[in-house]
Amino acid sequence: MAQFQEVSQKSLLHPKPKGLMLQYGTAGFRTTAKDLDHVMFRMGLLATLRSKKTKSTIGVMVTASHNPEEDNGVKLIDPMGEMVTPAWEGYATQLANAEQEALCTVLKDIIEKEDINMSETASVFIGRDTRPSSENLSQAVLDGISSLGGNSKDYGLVTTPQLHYMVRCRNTNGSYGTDTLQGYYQKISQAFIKLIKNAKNHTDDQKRLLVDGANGIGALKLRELEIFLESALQVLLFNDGSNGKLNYMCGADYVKVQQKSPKGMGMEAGQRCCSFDGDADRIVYYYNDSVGCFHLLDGDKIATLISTYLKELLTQAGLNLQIAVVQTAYANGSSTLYLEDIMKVTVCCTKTGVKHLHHAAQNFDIGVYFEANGHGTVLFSQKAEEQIRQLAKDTNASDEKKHAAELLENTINLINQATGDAISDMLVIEAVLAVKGMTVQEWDSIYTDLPNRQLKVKVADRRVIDTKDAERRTVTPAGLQDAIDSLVKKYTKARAFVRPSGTEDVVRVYAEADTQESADGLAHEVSLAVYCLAGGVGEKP
Ligand code: NG1
Ligand code: ZN
Repeated sequence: MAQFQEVSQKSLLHPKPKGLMLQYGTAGFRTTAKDLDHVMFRMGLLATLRSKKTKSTIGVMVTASHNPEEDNGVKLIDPMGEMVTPAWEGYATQLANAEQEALCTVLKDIIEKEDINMSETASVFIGRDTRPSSENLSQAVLDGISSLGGNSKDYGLVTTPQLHYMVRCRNTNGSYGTDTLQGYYQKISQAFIKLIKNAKNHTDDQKRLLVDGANGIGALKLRELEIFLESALQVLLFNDGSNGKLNYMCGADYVKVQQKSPKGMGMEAGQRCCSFDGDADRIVYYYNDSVGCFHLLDGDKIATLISTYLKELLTQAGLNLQIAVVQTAYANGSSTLYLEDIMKVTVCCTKTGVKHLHHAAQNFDIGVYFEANGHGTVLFSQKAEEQIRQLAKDTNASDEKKHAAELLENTINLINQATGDAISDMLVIEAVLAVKGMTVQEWDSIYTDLPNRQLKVKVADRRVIDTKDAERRTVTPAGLQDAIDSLVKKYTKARAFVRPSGTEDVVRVYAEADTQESADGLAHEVSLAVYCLAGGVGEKP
């Protein structure tokens, strides 16, 4: 194994804590930053192999998204900007858990299994978030890449979706865009400015948006984008990282889970606000009404707004393209009812985790996918894109049809189809509201959310919970589903499910019902059932 000599040597500089076992989960590896140096080095190795295998550029993003600042994480990005394919998640886990002596054997096994030609060149793009640990960790990734002779391009501080975008641009030879930050800002800002020209009565008041940057990378990048926006949007940025701590009492996850506004946001009644998460791939909107009551517009409301807008434009354009919305079990029951019964849109439900939603959305001409927590985007099939772009330049088409096609075309250009992107999603939402002449209150009133509650339960081993039916029902432990079923029956319009988290060592509990009190009561009772039947540890819920 002479070819791995450098790998062996360099690996000694990134030692694996003996016995430490980690798993490539819903969003890659994620744990306390001090345990990740060896994982980063090895993900540099794996990305290099993946690049040789696919003969394409691969991405490696160093981030732990909405986790506390002390954590970190890493994920691999496949050639079209999507999450790495499942078989390679398995290799990632094997590689991360190999003890030093076994590392080269594991590498060799992967190379043999995948029949990788090691004389191929390799190209890896890397990026990182603003965590204090991210810089050193990304250096470890670069070490891994170079020890296998791969080429790398370090984008430094970027949002997760920006790195996904760069990878996609590179592997589509520029047809998707230019693989630079400037290219990204130019593409989306130009599309936004063109869309906003169609706004009805667009006053300065309506252009104003309060943004909570979660004290993270999204804040930095939004500042950079602002220059390109030519005052088409007036951003008031809070939690920009200048003094607060990353994700601490702010950010999209905090707002969604706590159902309250973030710290440090100077909100006035009725003002339209949004929060990014720590790596700017999620966004939620909200406002306080005149009596100080907080209203959240989450991923479900975003999916509803965007799919309604796209459907209306398709009708105006006379294009017969199938549009679908992909959700997870966390989608509010009211959103699903509204989409299916009123909007007559196809809705499908997948397991939690963007890769599942992304995959399902690819089955439609236009697939809108959002997790309730605000992570999502829209995918346009090649057929849909071609028909829309064709109609937009068709001189024989009626003005109405052509206009609708132009709006659709600019919307396609504005959307980051590689992955959910808080900045791009924010501009899409702002454009849709402006074009439809809609206030945030009007958007909110499209349907009323069922009150809901999310809780976490600590158990000895969360793998004892196995689920089916897109995580809406449990298979094991015995008796748990029956217990949940009988608890749900006690409440009106109720629904509840539990699943093991893929990013934290907990079991997540979700409940919704006709009142907040009932949703809270049901979530609590289900938590108790999990505690008793699935080996709860620590304090009883
Ligand atoms: P887990 O920890 O598996 O529930 C969370 C989110 C996911 C997804 C991932 C990755 C919830 C309930 N779960 O996963 O939707 O975004 O993190 O960030 O919001
Ligand atoms: Zn994130």
